[in-house]
Order: sequence, then structure tokens, then C-alpha cells
Amino acid sequence: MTQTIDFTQAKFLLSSLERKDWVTDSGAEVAFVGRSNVGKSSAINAISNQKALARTSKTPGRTQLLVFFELLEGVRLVDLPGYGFAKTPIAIRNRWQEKIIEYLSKRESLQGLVIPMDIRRPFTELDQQMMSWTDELQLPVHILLTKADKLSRGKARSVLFDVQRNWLGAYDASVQLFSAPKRIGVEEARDRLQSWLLP
Ligand SMILES: Nc1nc2c(ncn2[C@@H]2O[C@H](COP(=O)(O)OP(=O)(O)O)[C@@H](O)[C@H]2O)c(=O)[nH]1
Ligand SMILES: [Mg+2]
Repeated sequence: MTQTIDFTQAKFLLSSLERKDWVTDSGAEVAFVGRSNVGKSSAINAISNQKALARTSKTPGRTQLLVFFELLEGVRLVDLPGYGFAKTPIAIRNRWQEKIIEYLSKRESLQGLVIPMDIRRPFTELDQQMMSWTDELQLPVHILLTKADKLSRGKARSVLFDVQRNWLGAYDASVQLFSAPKRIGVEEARDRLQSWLLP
């Protein structure tokens, strides 16, 4: 029988930009990647039910490292550097991009990607770019429409349906509503992670 993951047991392992420092590439891993400030770290904290596991910030563009968290031995979540923060110097931005691509294309334990998008502005150009990379790399994607608490329930559902109908196309992707402070969609996100990490 498959073990049920207790996400509240998530522990920080290490953070680094350089591949030589990354956690040994065995077992199973799911990475979170998205535009800066969309609520990626807040989502990891809500899913793990820990206030400050992944640091959150009101200042966008702060997380510049890959951060590895362990759920069980050999089962991990990874917080990737955020993309698309306009004030980041180009040289640094290119370096992040290089590392993200290196990670996505070479990481054998990677089972799928969670892409949080602000529900008020989903599928920015960079999100679309990320979606097309994941398609090339044949990585399944789960989209969290974050900050769902900022819209009425009706409006949030209509964005959800719009994304399902008009944006997923031929991608191997699923989508859900999410709110860290209201804890909307936490169980749904855990179920998706469980199905990828310990099917
Ligand atoms: N209202 C609301 N604010 C959120 C939510 N998720 C994150 N935030 C806020 O958005 C800002 C950026 O969040 P953070 O998790 O650091 O984003 P990251 O850069 O994608 O990791 C912070 O001020 C958070 O408190 C959410 O679901 N609802
Ligand atoms: Mg963050």
C-alpha cells in the first residue's frame, strides 16, 4: 500500500544555485516555479502548514536559490527562483534562467511542476514561455491560481473555467484555485503532489 505523505513534516534541507550542491538526484521531487511575488513560498508554507518553512516576502525577487525541502526520505519539494521580476539586473536574470533550465532539463527525480499564477493575472508571457518548456520536456504541470481570496467566489470560478477551457490546450496540465491565508485548495494541492511523489 502506498504511504500517505504528511506534508506538515516538511523540513528544510539546503539551498543553492549550483548543481554540484543540489540534493542527490534520486527518489521523487516536485518543483514550484513561477513569477516573483505570485505566492509560491506562501503556497509551500500553506501546504506544509508551517508559517516560515519557505520564506515569504513583500519584496519581490528575493528568492534567488533553489531551495530543497524533504517530506520523507527521498521525497522532496523544491522552491525554484522566481522569474520575471522587472528590477532584477539582466545578468542575474539570465543566470537564474540558465539554472532553472538546467534543473528542469536534467533533474531525473523531477516528477512534475507546480506553477502558481496570480488569479488576477494568469498566463503572463513568461508563464506561457514556462508552459512551452515544460511541454518540450514532457513535464506534467499543476497550476495554482493563487490569491483566490482577492476575487469573489463567482469571479474566481469563472477564471478557473476560463483557464481550463482556453489555456490548457494540449498541455499535460491541471489547474485549481488556491489561497494561502484562506487555505483554499490546500487539500487539492496535496492530493496532486501525493499522486506525483508516491503514486
Ligand atoms: N491575499 C493573498 N496574499 C497572498 C497569497 N499568497 C501570497 N500572498 C502575498 O503575496 C506576497 C508574495 O508572496 P510570496 O509567497 O513571498 O511570493 P513568491 O515570491 O512567489 O514566493 C506576500 O506579501 C504574501 O503575503 C494569497 O493566497 N492571498
Ligand atoms: Mg518565494
